[in-house]
Amino acid sequence: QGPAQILTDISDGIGTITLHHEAKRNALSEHMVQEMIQAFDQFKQADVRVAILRALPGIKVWSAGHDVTELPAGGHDPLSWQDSLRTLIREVEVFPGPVIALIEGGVWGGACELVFACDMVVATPEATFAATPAKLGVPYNVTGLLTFLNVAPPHIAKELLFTGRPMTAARLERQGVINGVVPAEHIGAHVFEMARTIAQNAPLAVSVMKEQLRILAGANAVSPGDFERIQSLRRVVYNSQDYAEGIQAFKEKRLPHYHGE
Ligand code: KGJ
Repeated sequence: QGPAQILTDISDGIGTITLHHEAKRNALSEHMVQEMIQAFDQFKQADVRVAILRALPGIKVWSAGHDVTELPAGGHDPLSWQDSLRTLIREVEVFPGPVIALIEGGVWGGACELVFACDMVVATPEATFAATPAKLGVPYNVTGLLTFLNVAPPHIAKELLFTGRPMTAARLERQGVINGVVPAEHIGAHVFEMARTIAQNAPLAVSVMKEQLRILAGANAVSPGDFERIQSLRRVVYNSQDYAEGIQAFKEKRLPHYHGE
């Protein structure tokens, strides 16, 4: 199993998960995701009312996103239902209490979606957020795109997804995508105060509102034909030479050469 890649803490009904695998820039490996799922289970048993998802204070990279070495080389859906990132995001969405993301440093790719899937997001002024599927040639999945569309105005979601460039916390706050920007020295206290306020409220009411909001946010009528069309379009992408090139270039630490086929 190897050493733990996260730290956990529970106090006053508030559970904290701290990403702690700095050597791999907190990439969301299968190993780390399994630990996070166990932590959420432990929080449920301990009647945790609010969870906080963070990395160590002062960190430069909050998370580098999906562990690219665990993405299939080609010919398989890289973001299928059982994928570790998808499983983790569902876990956050169905956790009975709110999950607050506390962000210092850069947030990349799948970690950007994970953070946007949290119920609230507070970041330091230096934090940045990048959605990178276009950099790697990954056909993002349907619920994953919906996470972006449910928190960001369409033009902002598209700029994030099409450019793959990091966007500042200040810009995302202006757009209402994240809840606040707080200097590093105050962010911990700020987020705990937010969590304490929620933890003092009626847990059933909060929890049921969260579940209702989750169901409403996913209430998009897509016909079976349209869903199959989306899947077939995505299949063209993950079967392409470009997808294989994107993954290979990452592993070889070089820029990819894309040809659109
Ligand atoms: N997956 C696996 N390993 C990673 C990842 C990752 N996402 N990111 C970094 N690592 C590993 C590197 O391979 C190095 O391993 C180590 O972490 C330190 O990285 O060579 P090793 O030591 O064995 P590095 O690059 O030396 O660190 P920094 O110079 O500090 O740069 C940090 C960065 C976050 C800027 C850089 O590591 C980076 O650009 N990482 C990839 C970020 C990214 O594109 N993430 C998106 C992955 N894609 C997705 O999540 C999805 C779902 N998608 O659709 O695209």
